[in-house]
This record gives sequence, structure tokens and C-alpha cells, in this order.
Amino acid sequence: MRLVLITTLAYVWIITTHISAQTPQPLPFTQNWTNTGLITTNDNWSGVPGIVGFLGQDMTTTTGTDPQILLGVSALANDVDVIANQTNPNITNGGVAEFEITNPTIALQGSGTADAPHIIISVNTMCNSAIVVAYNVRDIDGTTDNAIQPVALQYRIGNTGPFTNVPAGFIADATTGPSVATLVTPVNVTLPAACNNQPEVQIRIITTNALGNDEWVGIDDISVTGTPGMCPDLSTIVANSVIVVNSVCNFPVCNPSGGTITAPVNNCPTGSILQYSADGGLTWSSTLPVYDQDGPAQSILTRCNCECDPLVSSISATPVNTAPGICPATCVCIPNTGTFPSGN
Ligand SMILES: [Ca+2]
Ligand SMILES: [Ca+2]
Ligand SMILES: [Ca+2]
Ligand SMILES: [Ca+2]
Repeated sequence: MRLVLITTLAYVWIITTHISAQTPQPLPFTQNWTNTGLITTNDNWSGVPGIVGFLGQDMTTTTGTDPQILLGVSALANDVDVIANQTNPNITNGGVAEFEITNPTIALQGSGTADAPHIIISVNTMCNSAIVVAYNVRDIDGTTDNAIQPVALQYRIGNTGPFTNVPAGFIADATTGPSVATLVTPVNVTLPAACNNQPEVQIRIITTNALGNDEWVGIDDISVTGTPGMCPDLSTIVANSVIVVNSVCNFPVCNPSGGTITAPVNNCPTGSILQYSADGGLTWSSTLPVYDQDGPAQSILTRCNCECDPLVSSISATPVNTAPGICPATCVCIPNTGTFPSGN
């Protein structure tokens, strides 16, 4: 029983550690690390919108692994990592570090612990297509180390499950040396259409523990942009009309009732919503109008409206008019009350 409890707690803790509250950021998204106040404490990314760094412990246990084939996440605890406020990229800790150098940046360095160090960027791509990820991969390591330092680009939809590698974003060796720290390799890739119009896309930039001593490789000038507005073709669409059952007034109740307005079968294409207007198209709402039992008569219009651009709509369907019941002449009553005036 105790073992089950401990196992469960450990599992919950690991899961919590991995999901780590990353709020997907709206587009356009940028981060150039100029604000060195975003990261102030080791292993704390809470000041950085949408980005978290990880060690990638045991994602591979051999050196020189191609990061393109590592599509899972670390199963080990305490994988979130950042060494804050560093001023000299000659440290050899490995992992993810923030360097407050002339052009500040965060950087990755593989090691025996940081088997596949990486950052994950979470963005919200709703109503955007052609998602472009761009960043500069910088050799900031001027030590005598000279590793073959591969850097891969990956993504996944949502925040669980395997990543997908993006071959166009791969850099076989992002560093040179020894004692050289000048190489800047720009990456500029349009993600597959699967990344369009999603509440969360996670983008991962990942290296691995290289053969020999690893160099610090900066991930700087990050930009994620999209093309806003994704409307289906509404030019030939006519929305289905509402279905009306009219009210009736039967003596002695003397109160028109039984009228209904029912929503039609929604024939609006994906990416658009069915809307109603009860004022001749002046105002529109996705809320079905309520039948006015005792009149006056209503005229209900329908249309399809683009979710990503409310200015784009189908033409209005032919209006459907209500004809509320009229109480018999013998029935002198007060509308909406069902009561007779005194004396009747
Ligand atoms: Ca920078
Ligand atoms: Ca800092
Ligand atoms: Ca170097
Ligand atoms: Ca190494």
C-alpha cells in the first residue's frame, strides 16, 4: 500500500514537473534575452513567457546521438534547468544557462547529466497559418573546446506525446573552434500545416551530449510568427433557416403560447459559426432568439460568420417570420397574463 502511494506520488510529481506551467503565447512571439531580469534564479523560468529549459536527462545515454531521433521527454525528476546570471561562457556545468554577456542569450551545453539539453517554446496559433519559427544559433564558447554540436528543431501539438522532427531546422554543427566564438547560424523554417490554428503548439530546440567536451551554443533572437486570418470560403454558402412553430391562443386560457424557434441543422463550414439576427441584420449573435408568444411578429435571419475574422460572413438567408397566435374576439384578455379583466 505504501509502495503504491509512493509510486503514485512520484508519478504525479514527475508529470507535474514535466508539464510545468507553460502558458501558450500569442503570435507574433519574440524573445532575444535582452532583459536579463527574466531569469534571476536557478531552475526558475516563471519570469519567461512561454519558454522553459530542460536537461533532457537520459533521453540518450551515449555521446554523439543525433538529436533529430530523440522525440520523447526525460522520465527523470528535476529536469527543468537553468543556470542563472552567468557572465562568462567558460563554465563547464552543462545544461541550460543564461549568459548576461554583451548580447545576452540563453545557451545549451551537453554533458553527462544534460544528455539532451533543450528549450520548449509554447505558442497559441489559433487563427494563424504558415507558422514561421526563426532563431539564431550562436557559438558563444571561446574555450579550446571544439565539439561537433548538432542542434535540431522539433514540434508537437499540445503539451504531451512525442515530438516531430523538422529536418529543415537541423544544424549538423553549430560551433567552431578551438578558441573561436563567432559562428552564428540562422534558422528560418515554416512549420507543417498541422501547426496552424492550434491552441497550443510546443516548439523544441535541442542538442545532445557531443563526443568530447561540449561547447555552449546560444539560442537567441527567437521569433514565431504566423499569417493571421483563416476563413473558409463563405461566398457561396447560404445558412440553413430557423424552424418556427407559431403560438396559438385558445379560449379560455386567453394567452398565446406554444410558439418556438428551433435552431436549424448547422451547415456552416469548419472555421465559421451560425449566427442569428432578429433586427434585420443590424446585430448578430450565436444565441438562438426566443419566440415572442404574443407578438409582435419577429423576422429571423441566419448567416455563417468566420471565427477568425468576424468581418467575413456568408450572405443572409431568406428571413423566417413568426406569426403569433391571435386570441378569439370573444376572449378579452390581458396579453401575457392569462387573466381576464375584471367584469369578464
Ligand atoms: Ca540576445
Ligand atoms: Ca539574469
Ligand atoms: Ca567555439
Ligand atoms: Ca560531451
